[in-house]
Amino acid sequence: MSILTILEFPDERLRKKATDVVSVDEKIKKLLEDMLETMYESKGVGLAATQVNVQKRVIVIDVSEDKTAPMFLINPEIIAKDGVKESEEGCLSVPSFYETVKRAEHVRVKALGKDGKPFEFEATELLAVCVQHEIDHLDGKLFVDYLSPLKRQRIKSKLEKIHRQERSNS
Ligand code: GNR
Ligand code: NI
Repeated sequence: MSILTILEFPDERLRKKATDVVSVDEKIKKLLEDMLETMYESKGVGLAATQVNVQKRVIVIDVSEDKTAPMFLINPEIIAKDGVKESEEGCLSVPSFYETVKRAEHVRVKALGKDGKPFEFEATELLAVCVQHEIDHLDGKLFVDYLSPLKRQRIKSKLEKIHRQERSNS
């Protein structure tokens, strides 16, 4: 297994749209394992392939307390949603910023599992937020896109400054 590098806002590669996985082969399984290891190491509850510079529709999620319930979603789709709920979101690609975002409260999701077989599930609470946040990544969208242009610009400037400092330190 390997730890992958997570792209950070405003990296333009986070804006690329991921394409459907055509066959769930060994390469995709290795990607899923590496993404899971990267997500656990970064203390995240979800990770989309876009964040590690792979433009494939692949997501890993684990919202369990003890980090023993990984979910592998390939070609995920929201097939039903209802309600609206605000919650505080963060993102491994927008480190150290947390803002309130409005999303569907309940979603029904269809995806392929690690075995390549289709399955469906209902999500509420953090899992519902996380699935919507990760599918957004696959479409090149970030939670900062839901904020006001002013808030988004402030976050962009602060992260650009941090990235400049990191480059000059290395
Ligand atoms: O670790 C994460 N926590 C989180 C908290 C609230 C809403 C969404 C998330 S997802 C985030 C990991 C991440 O950036 N996934 O893309
Ligand atoms: Ni994210």
